[in-house]
Amino acid sequence: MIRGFLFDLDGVIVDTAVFHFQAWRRCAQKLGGDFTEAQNEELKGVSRADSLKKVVEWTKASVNTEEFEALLVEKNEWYLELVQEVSEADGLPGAVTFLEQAHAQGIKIALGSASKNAPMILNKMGLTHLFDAIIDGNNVINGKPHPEVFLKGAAAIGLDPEECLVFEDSIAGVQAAKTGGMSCVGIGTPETLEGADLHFTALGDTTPTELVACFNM
Ligand code: B16
Ligand code: MG
Repeated sequence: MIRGFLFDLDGVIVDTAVFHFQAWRRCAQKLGGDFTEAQNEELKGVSRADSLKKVVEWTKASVNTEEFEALLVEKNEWYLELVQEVSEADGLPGAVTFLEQAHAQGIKIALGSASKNAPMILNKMGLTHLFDAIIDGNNVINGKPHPEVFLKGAAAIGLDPEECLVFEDSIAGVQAAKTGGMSCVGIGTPETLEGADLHFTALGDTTPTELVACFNM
């Protein structure tokens, strides 16, 4: 019985995934390399430090601990510059309406984002009041694909994992949801999000009522 929704942020509610991509590319170029949009799929949902490890590996640069820490700070500064103007208008198609409908129907709602910037982005979008709990990169030790962020999200809204439906746009996040024992809707294609129970291009392509009926059949 689904009674709660656990939302990823970047790429599900708001299109900040594109800003992470731009900031990571700038980082790769600083290291004398670059990476493709296909490789970027591997960075989605992955923590800042784990993402940088991959970027360093792809560019084959040699980076000491001090430089690694400085790059983490710099990447975040570039990202913050890019998201400065984010507002409700940057919600992905149908996302804000979907959240409002779920909230109005009494479905428990938690955020399960890898991003340490998630609370700030939700504030900028004026959506914080729709969430019963917010679990983000500041509250977890293990990043996705580890299920910690979603297990903590479920616990924070007082539900068991099997009572929760996760919404994810990253393969790491889909794996986290399934490992955690939750149902999962992939926001993307079945090719990139293998393992999700259902796929939609955006939240606007379905409704909370339709999904609850579908999973509680
Ligand atoms: P930050 P999500 C994730 O957010 C992003 O998809 C990923 O690209 C980013 O590296 C990660 O957050 C950490 O973000 O640097 O802001 O802490 O998709 O889990 O909402
Ligand atoms: Mg995401």
